[in-house]
Amino acid sequence: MGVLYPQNNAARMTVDLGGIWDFRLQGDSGWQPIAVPASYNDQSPDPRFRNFAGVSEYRRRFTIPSAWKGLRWFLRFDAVAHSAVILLNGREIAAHRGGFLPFEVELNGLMEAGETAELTVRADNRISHDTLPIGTEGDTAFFGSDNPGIPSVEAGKKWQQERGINRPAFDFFNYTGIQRPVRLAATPKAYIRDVTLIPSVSGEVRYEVETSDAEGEVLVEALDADGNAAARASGRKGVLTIPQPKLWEPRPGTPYLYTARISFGEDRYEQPFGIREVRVEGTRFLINGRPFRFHGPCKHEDSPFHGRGMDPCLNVTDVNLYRWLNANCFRTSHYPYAEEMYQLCDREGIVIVDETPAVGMWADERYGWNLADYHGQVLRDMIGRDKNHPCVVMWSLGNEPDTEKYPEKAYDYWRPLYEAAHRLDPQNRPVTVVGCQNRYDVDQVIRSMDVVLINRYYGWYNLSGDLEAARYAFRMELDWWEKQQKPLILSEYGADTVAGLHGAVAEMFTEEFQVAYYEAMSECLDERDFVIGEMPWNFADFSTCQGPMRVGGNRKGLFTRDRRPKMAAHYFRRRWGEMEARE
Ligand code: GCB
Repeated sequence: MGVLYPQNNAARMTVDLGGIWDFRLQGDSGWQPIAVPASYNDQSPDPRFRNFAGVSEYRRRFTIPSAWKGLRWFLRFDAVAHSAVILLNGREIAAHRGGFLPFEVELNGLMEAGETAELTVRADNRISHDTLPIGTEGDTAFFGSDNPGIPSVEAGKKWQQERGINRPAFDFFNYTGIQRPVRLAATPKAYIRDVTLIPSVSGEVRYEVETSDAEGEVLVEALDADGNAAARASGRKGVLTIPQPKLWEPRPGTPYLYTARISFGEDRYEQPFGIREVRVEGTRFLINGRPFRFHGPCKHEDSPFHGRGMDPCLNVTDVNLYRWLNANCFRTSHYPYAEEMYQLCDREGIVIVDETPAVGMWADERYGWNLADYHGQVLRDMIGRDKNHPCVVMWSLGNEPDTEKYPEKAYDYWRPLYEAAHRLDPQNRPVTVVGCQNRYDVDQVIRSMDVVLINRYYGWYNLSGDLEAARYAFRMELDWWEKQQKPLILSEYGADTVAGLHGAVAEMFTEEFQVAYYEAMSECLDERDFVIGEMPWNFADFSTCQGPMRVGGNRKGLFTRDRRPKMAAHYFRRRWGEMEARE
């Protein structure tokens, strides 16, 4: 079951609770102002805001409008990282685990129309072997600078552990708090709970509507982009037949969107959808029957001040920069993004590989075996939320798990998730999990996916700086993959680059090296027909935890963190422009 995106229409209303809330870190007595939605971490020079591990408290008052008498009211949290407890007038009314997907809290029975109440949100940012993403609970730093066996270093690590240091097993800053919108919303008492649309290029759109009550008629109307009725049907389950359908194509100017307008009693819901089909055939990835080649950098939700906070201006800017780059896709590395970004990509024709927050599952042998149920639940919720977006063309079960140490055990972990994704997705999109640079000849998981996605750092973390050797080694690996007869995407590859650092000789960290590195990798990719995509790491520089390998964050961006292009951005703009001109 999905959690429908809140809407304002003739039947539904929302009140945005964004703005300045009261905030405190647990243990503090005084309250201070904090902006919502946004990560709290960069909103104060107090070092604890960056380093705090534990529960933080947000507080504000809100009123149910008197005019909402007789309606159903609820709070809708788009995401609170990494888990949340919700209190109304000091009394706990709900709890939610996981920081990247929405949840709702019903208020009827707890408040009256016209009543004002105090809302408290307790957000817990601690990460561990029981959370997604994973924290290492102090035993390994992300880029291990802790030499094992040295007594004083071991003692230092124990000292940290005892103090509950939050150590991510992933390479992005552990931004947290109320990072996406919070809304008060109202629907009629009998309401539309969920909508599922399964379009086909013939124009037949199968649909299913879930309602709160078994009684009452459901009407569905498909509207074209001008708002004219293109098809009608009735019943909770049925087919809309759209004559001469216009397809959603992943190209600028052509991502045609229809809207399914659903009526049930007093309630209305308008669900945008695109008519497109996705299929893997041999070593090709087909969108509407035509081979699609993925080219676009992976992203993060990351920017100055906001951290991982939802920022519509940033989203529009980023999508326009994707257009400028002649890019046609991104992967939501390494967690599901804010829904507004998918809406934008539906509209702009940018393709998304949608990823769960299962990242860091390489930390040690304890990794994730006990997480399977929760991981399955997150996968179900992500698919439930994103199933209708035409821009989503593939599911990623996670990023860079260790699949080589215990290859059979890893297969037994990932196989049921792979099958669940196929079962849960009404559109049955291809499924993958992103592979780490590892013993690809030993791993059993990556090769078993519909599309092989591999992250490779030949010439950077491996064979550092030697692009001749990098080419040689990468070609050897590609020879191996060619025999697997699956479509392959290079889903990460990159070089840290300090914007403005130049060298007549292209050495690591210079802008010249970043370009030379990408040229070398492009050369290898262009030789292979089974390679159906390239996703450089990363679109923009981004914040990470501190470490000896990170100078003010990860610098592998094609753009700086404030979105200024490095030379490599110009390189890809040319390369992908030529590629698109050929298609
Ligand atoms: C990876 C990870 C990504 C890192 C990147 C890097 O393999 O998937 O999260 O940021 O490498 O730059 O090290």
